Amino acid sequence: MQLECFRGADFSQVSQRARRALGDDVMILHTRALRDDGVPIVEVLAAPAATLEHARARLTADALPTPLRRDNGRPYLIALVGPTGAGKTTTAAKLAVRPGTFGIGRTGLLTIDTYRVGGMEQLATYAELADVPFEVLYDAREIPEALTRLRDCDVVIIDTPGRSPAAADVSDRWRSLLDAIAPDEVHLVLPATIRADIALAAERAYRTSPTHRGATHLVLTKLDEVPAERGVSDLALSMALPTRWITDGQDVPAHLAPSVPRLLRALGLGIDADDSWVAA
Ligand SMILES: Nc1nc2c(ncn2[C@@H]2O[C@H](COP(=O)(O)OP(=O)(O)OP(=O)(O)O)[C@@H](O)[C@H]2O)c(=O)[nH]1
Ligand SMILES: [Mg+2]
Repeated sequence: MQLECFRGADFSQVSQRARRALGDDVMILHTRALRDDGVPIVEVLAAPAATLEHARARLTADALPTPLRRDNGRPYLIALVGPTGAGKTTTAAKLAVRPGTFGIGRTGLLTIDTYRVGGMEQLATYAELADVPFEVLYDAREIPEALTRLRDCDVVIIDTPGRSPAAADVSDRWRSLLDAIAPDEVHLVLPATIRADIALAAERAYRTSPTHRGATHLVLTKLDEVPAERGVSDLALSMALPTRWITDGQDVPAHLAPSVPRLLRALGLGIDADDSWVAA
C-alpha cells in the first residue's frame, strides 16, 4: 500500500507536493494540524487513487449467492478454520445468531470440533438460546443425515477444531472430514494481534487439500485488542484473501461487523465506505 506522509507550512503547499510525488489523481486521506518545534504545520497522508481502488478490490468478497440454498436443497456451507483460540466458535455463533447477517436466510450450526472439551457445548448453548438448528459430526458417514436434518436452513456455519499454524501436518482426521463436507466457503479466522509471518504460515497450512483450495476468505477477530487498526488493514491486504466480516469483542452476536468499510477506514479511506449489512 503506497501511503505517504507530507508536511509543510500550509495545506495548499503540502497537497501540491503530494500531487507532484504521487500524481494528479492523488487522494488526500487524512489531514491534521500540529506543531513542529512550536511552529504550526500541516500534515497530510496521501495515496494514489489507483492504489486505494486496488486495496478495495483486493479486500472485497463476492456477494453471497441468491438464493443461498443450492438447487439440490443443500444449504450454503461456510466453514471457519484457524489457529487455536482465534475466535472460530464465537464467530460461528455470532454469524448464526445475528439477525440479518444472511438477509432472511435461515441459519444453522454444525461442528466437527469433537476434540476440545467444552467446545461443542459452547456452540450448543448459543444454538439453543437462539433456536438455531445444531448438528455435531464425528464421521464422514454421518454427513448426508446431518445435512438432511439441516434441510430447512439456507446457510450453515461449520465450526472446526483449532489447529496450530506451526504444525506441519494439517491432514488430521477433522481435515478429511471437512474435505468430505466440501464447504462452499472456508474462512480463515485470525486474530488481529497475529504476526504477519504466522498469519501467512496459517494460510499456507490450510491451502493443501486434494478436494478444495484451502481458505477462500479471511475473518479478522479481536480488533478491539489492537491499539491501531492500520496494521490490521495491512495484514488483511498482505493475505490476499477477500473478507466479509470482522469481530471486535466477545459479545455474541453484537461484536460482529462488515469488514471492508472498517479496514478501508483504518487506511484513511472511509469517506464513502458503507457500514451497512448487505442482505444475502
Ligand atoms: N476481545 C475479543 N475476544 C474474542 C473475540 N472473539 C473471540 N474472543 C475470545 O477469544 C477466546 C477464544 O474464542 P473461541 O471462539 O473459543 O476461539 P476458537 O478459535 O473457537 O478456539 P479453539 O476452538 O480452542 O481453537 C474466547 O475467550 C472468546 O470470548 C473478539 O472479537 N474480541
Ligand atoms: Mg472453538
